[in-house]
This record gives sequence, structure tokens and C-alpha cells, in this order.
Amino acid sequence: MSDKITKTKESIDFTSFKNQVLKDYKLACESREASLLGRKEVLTGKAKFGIFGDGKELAQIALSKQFKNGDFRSGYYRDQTIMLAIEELTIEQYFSGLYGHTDVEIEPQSAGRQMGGHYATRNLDDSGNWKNLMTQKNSSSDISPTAGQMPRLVGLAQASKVYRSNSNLSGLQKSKKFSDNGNEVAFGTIGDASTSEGPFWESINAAGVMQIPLVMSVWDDGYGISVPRKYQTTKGSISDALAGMQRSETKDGYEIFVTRGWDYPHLCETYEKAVKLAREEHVPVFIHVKEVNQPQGHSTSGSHERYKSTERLQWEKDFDCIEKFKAWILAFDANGNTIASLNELEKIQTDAKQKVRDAKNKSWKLYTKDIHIDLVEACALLKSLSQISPQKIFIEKEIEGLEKAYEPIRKDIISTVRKVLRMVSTENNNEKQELANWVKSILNNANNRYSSHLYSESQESVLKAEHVPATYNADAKMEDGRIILRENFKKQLEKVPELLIFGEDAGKIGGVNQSLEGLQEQFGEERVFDTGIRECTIVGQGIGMAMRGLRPIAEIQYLDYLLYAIQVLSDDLATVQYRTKGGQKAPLIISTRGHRLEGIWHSGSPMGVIVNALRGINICVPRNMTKAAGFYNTLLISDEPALVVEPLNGYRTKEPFPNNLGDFNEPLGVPELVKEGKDITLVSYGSTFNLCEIAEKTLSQMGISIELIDVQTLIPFDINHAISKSIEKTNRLIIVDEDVSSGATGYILDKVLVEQNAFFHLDSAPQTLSAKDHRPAYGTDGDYFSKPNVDDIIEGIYEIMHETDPLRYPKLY
Ligand SMILES: Cc1ncc(C[n+]2csc(CCOP(=O)(O)OP(=O)(O)O)c2C)c(N)n1
Ligand SMILES: [Mg+2]
Repeated sequence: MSDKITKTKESIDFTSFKNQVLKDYKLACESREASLLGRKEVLTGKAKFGIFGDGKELAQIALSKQFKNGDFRSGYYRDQTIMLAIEELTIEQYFSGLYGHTDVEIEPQSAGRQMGGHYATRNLDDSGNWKNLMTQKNSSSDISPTAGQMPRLVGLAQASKVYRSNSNLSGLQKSKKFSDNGNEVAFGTIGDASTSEGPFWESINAAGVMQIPLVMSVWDDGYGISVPRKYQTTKGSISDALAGMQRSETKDGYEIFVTRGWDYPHLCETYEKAVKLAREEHVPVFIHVKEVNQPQGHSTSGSHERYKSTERLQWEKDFDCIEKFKAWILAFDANGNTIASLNELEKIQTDAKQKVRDAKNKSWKLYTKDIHIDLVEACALLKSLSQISPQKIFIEKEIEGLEKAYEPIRKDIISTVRKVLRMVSTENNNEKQELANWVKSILNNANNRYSSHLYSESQESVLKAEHVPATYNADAKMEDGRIILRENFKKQLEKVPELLIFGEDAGKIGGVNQSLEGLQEQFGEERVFDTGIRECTIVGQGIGMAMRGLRPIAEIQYLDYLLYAIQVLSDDLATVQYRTKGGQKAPLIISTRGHRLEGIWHSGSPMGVIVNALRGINICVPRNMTKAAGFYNTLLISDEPALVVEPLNGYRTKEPFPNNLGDFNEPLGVPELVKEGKDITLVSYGSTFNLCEIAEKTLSQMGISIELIDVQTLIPFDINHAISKSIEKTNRLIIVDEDVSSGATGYILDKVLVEQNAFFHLDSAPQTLSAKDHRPAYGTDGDYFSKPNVDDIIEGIYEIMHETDPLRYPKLY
């Protein structure tokens, strides 16, 4: 090994080799100092929680040497050294993250929203538009669930393959921001224990099948918090467990490398080989970095002395990667050429300590200065009020408390002021008003600090899309819903070169419901393709590719199977904009189909689960395929993630054929008033809406006038409060869907009664009509007795009218 290094050394200028090694040593020392000091900051109470990258420095330095502009990282909380090495993190920013500084300029990873150790680059400009990702090194934003980085990694790597294989796309000027002929690799990192998670295996298999340029590193420190490897991994070794995936002369697969976390030359050599292979040949590579250590244990929430043996703790010291690196440098002697003396190395270490301490102090100053501004303002306002208030002595006590507090945080300050406002609730003076105004402005700022960017705030927000209605020829023919969808997708595939559609059975047969029929033939396998049965990574593919400028539509075959992907949707996709405060986006469209197919797992409608788990994702629930097509069209001119649930009973239902397919669109957040009425407002969506329309006809014959509203999108929900306006007229409300009780109907009820204040207008108790709480039983009878049917809807509404006017509407039975 050292022979090889010696040879390499001879072929390049020794001074630059030496400088590089010393630069690496310096970075390793600085990163380590940041971990050591970070832990102290938590233990002294200045930061809440710390999880650091100590022990992983050398492997990450070796990896970073291969990291090029345009490449992406999808990793986890140990990767501070990578982020420092690729110069996407400064030590000041690292500490600002630890403290939770909410200024994005000072803490660009998440503006204080994520705990320290969760890294990201800023891939959008201040207006939410893509930056040129080819002029920077990129990191997708980390999430905390172990292995949660894996599904997205698949898409980040797949994007390179898409750009390389699709010359129409890679030739476009706008693609140049994302790829240079697919030469970018996606670096994944994970801890040894997290490889036990399902998404890890699913992702590894998917990448092996697809042969995409993914460079997967496992930092194997032998533990997942306290649980050792023997309880985590078959054969106690992830590379042994994956050995069957090793590619051969005849079969594609992975190239698997094994190296050690303290062995600098071997690490450098391994990464050089591995990344070259992935980059040039698009072979996924797996690097098992064994013997990685963990000098400070898992995190600040406990010490590793509790669960590591004395021998293991001694090993942690003996095999500390920086100590080993130091020993290697000191022992290095190639024909009299040496790298550094002990004194020189110690000086580097002392300087690193100082540099990190200075950076930490600077970050802390910035953090406290920001809060101090609020403190000074609050105290001044409180003092003015105390001068004139009968509560003077109590207010002064509060002021004193604030002034004497050690490093008060915003919560201490505003909470004190709110307490004082309660003390003076009966007073009426300017000073009190000013204090109240101040609270309002702080709460307003807090909204920006902690609650902005759940949805896109760019010009491409779905709410800003200009509405183009569907238009029809006078003799418009009636077509199956699936044909309308298919023809619309066709137009979009022609119009949007970045558009890709994929999923189980989406390619060759054109979807289980034929809404993509013939599209693969026409547009090729690069645009419309099949995937394995793996919902979580289908979504992951979509997220990663959407983060690299592509416009994926990921198909989940049935709504019931979305639950396999709910974690990645909820933890990752739904939080991308929020957790980066607008620094990243993933405008992925998930297309699925659901509701009544008459059998458990083909007819579920867990919209309450979805709507509550997926805040941050737009949820469209069209009642027919023209509406569905309209939503796809809006989403494709927007930059937000969304789920479109096509109604399963609509593929073969006839609809008039629009003459502006691909162009018309459907606004989000705008319910459609489908039929005006005066007695009761009936709110529904999706397949059930169609039953409501049938019920309405009978009810109308019975003399009951229904105002029929299709909510169309659950997120955003009725932004102009149309439903409340309708109830103002009818004074009665029923909400019908086929979710379980208190599912999406509970959500709608809260929105309408509480948020829209509609309870003011009600003359009857509001009603909800949903499915039984069990999964819907099989067959037409199972459906009839499990879900609201036309008879139930008629009778549910009739009952409300009966209570209102029993003479006119006598009991039915
Ligand atoms: C889904 C999930 N389960 C549990 C946790 C709590 N947790 C955080 S880190 C961790 C251990 C991870 O160990 P490993 O993958 O080996 O990484 P290491 O910390 O050792 O580098 C656990 C269980 C989590 N974050 N996410
Ligand atoms: Mg571990």
C-alpha cells in the first residue's frame, strides 16, 4: 500500500503531495475540534442536542477528494467533514446550526429549523429559482429518520443516467444547470446500524437493477447507539451480506470495496477507484468502511461507557483515525522525503483548536446578538409601561428577571411580555398598546422564522398559476376518461422534455388502467418506464430526480399502496422546502388512483392519513379525468410537490373531449360549485362526489334543493372560503366521503367550521357521512355495506331535513 503511495508520490511533485496531506490533516483536526467543542456547548446548555462526525474524518476526506461540481450528497448526521471539505459548510455555520440561528445567511443549512448535523446546500436563489448546480457541490438536505436519505439517493443518481441517455434533454440549455452529460455521481452515506432499515435494502436493490452512478459509503463504527452490529446485520458485515450483489463478467451489479476508517492511503486509493468507475461507467459502487471509530460515543444524550467494554473503549483510542493518520505522516519516508515533524503536526492541532474556538465564539456572539435586539426592545417597552401602570412593582420584577437571566432566549423574552400583558389587561394606554404591537410583530417574525416555506413561495407556486379553462368543440365527442388522460400526457411529454413517467406497469403496458397506453412506444424507455414493485423508492427516484431539474411523475399503482411510501413522502418530500427554508425544492408529482374497486387493498381511501401526514404536499382529488388532467397541467407549470388521486371508476366513464389538451388547467384550492341549491350544502370529492350527483337528482325530486360542492383539492383547501359562503345561504352542511369516520371529513369539518367560521351560519347540526371504520369489504355488496352509497346519502340528507321540518319530510322508516 505505502509502495503504491510512494509511486504516486514520485510521479507528482512531492511538495504538493505533502501540502495536500497536511491540508487533510488540518481539516481532520479542525473537524474533530468542532465535534469536541460542540459536545461541550450542549453539555453546558448553550445548544440543545449534538450529534457529531468525530471518528469519521479520514474516510470523509478521502471521499471529498472525488466530489466534483454538480455531484450530490445524500447522507446523514455524521458528515460534517464532507461538508467542510467540499466547502459548503464553515465552522461558524456549523456552530450556528448547533445553536439554531434562524438567519439563513448565517445558518444556510436550515435556518435553525433542523438540529445541528443536518446538512444541505442552497440550491435555489432567494426567489426560489434553481441556481446553476453545476458550479457548486450539492448536498440534498438531511433528514433524521435512519436510512431516510436512501430513497432520494436513488433518484439523485438516476438523474445522471437520464441526462446521459436522453440526448434531447441533455442538449437543452436549461439542462446545463443540472448535468454535464450525466457525469455526476450521487454520494450516499449511512451508519452501519441503519443498514438494517427497509429503505436501505430497497434502495440498494433498485440502484443495482438500474445501474446508476451511486457511490454508497457505510461508516461502520460497530454500533447503532448502544446496539452492536451482531444484532443489526447478517454475518455481522454489510459487505458480506451484500456480496451476492457483486457484479461479474456476465452480470451487472455492484462493485464492492472494503476499506478501513483509519487507513488514509487505502481510503484515498479506494475512493479514487470507486468514484471513477461510478462516474464513467455508471456502475453503482459500495464502499464498506470498517473500523470507523466514535471517540465521543453516539450523541450528547448519553455516554458510551454505559455499553462499550473496556477493551472496545481502548480500541476507540488506539484506532482513532486522526492518531493513526498522524502516525502514518510521522512514519512517512520516501527516499528521504518526509511530510512533517511531530512539532509541526502539534502546531497544526493547536492552531485548529484556536480556529474552532474563535469560530464558535463568533457564532455564539451572532446568535446572542440577534436575540439581544429583542431583549433590549422588550425591556424598554416594559419599562415605559411600568412607569404608568398600577402594576408597576410586578412589572419591574419581570424586567429584573429578564435583565438578570443568563443568556435569555426568545421564548423567555416574549413569554415575559405576554405575561405582563395579561397583568395589565384592564388598562388602556399607549404604552400597553405599543407592547401589544411589539408582541404581534415578534409573532409575525416568528412565523417567518419557523413556519415559512411549507409550500413554494416562488413565482411558480401553484396558487400563482394562471387558470386556463378546458374548451370544447361544439360537436365534442365523448371519450373514456383514460383516453383524455393519455392524450393529455402525450401533449405534456411533447411539451416538457424534462417530464418522465414511471412506476409499476407504467411502461410496457401503459399502466394498469391504460392511461399511458402506447406512450413508451412513442416517447421511448427513457421517458416512460417500468419500475420494480417498491413504492418507497419509486417516490425516492422522483424526489432525487426532481431535485436535479427533472419533472418526474411517479406512479403508485393504487392508493392503498401509498402507505408503503408514506414515510418518505411525509419525512422527506413534504419537508424539502420547509426544512431548508426555501433552499431546495423537489417538484415531484405522485400519480395514483383510488377509491372504490371493491375489495380490501384496492378500494381504500385513507385520505385522512394522507392529508394529515403530508402537509407540504398538494393533494388533488379530482372527480373525473378531465379534472385530473387539469391538475397535472397546473402542477407541470408549478414548482411544488403534489399527489393526484385519479378516481378509479373514471377510466372508462365517458367525458367530453377537450380541444385544448395539455394547455387547460385546473386551479388548486378552488372548489367547484357544481350545482346551486338552497336547502343544504353537500361537500364531497373524488369518486364519492359522483354518487352525490346521483343522490342529488333523487333528492331534488323529493323537493330538497342541494348545493353541490366538489372540494377538488384537500391541500390547499378552499382558499376563498366558498364553502362557508354556500352555508351562509343554505344554513346546513353535510360532508360525504369514503374515508373512515373523522378522517378527511373531520379535516374538512374543522376547516369549514373553525377556520372559515361557518358555524355562525348553521341552523342544523353539521353532519358527516363516511365509510365504516373497517377496510371496505369485497365485491359490490361489500362496497355497498362498507361505504356511503347513494341510498345512504339520500337518507342522510333527508334525515337532516326531517329534523328541520318533520311535517314536510316525515320519517322514512
Ligand atoms: C427511523 C429511526 N429510528 C430510530 C432513530 C434513532 N436513532 C438515531 S441514530 C440511531 C443509530 C444509528 O446508528 P448507525 O446507523 O450505525 O449510525 P451511527 O450513529 O453509528 O453513525 C438511532 C437508532 C432514528 N433517528 N430514526
Ligand atoms: Mg454505527
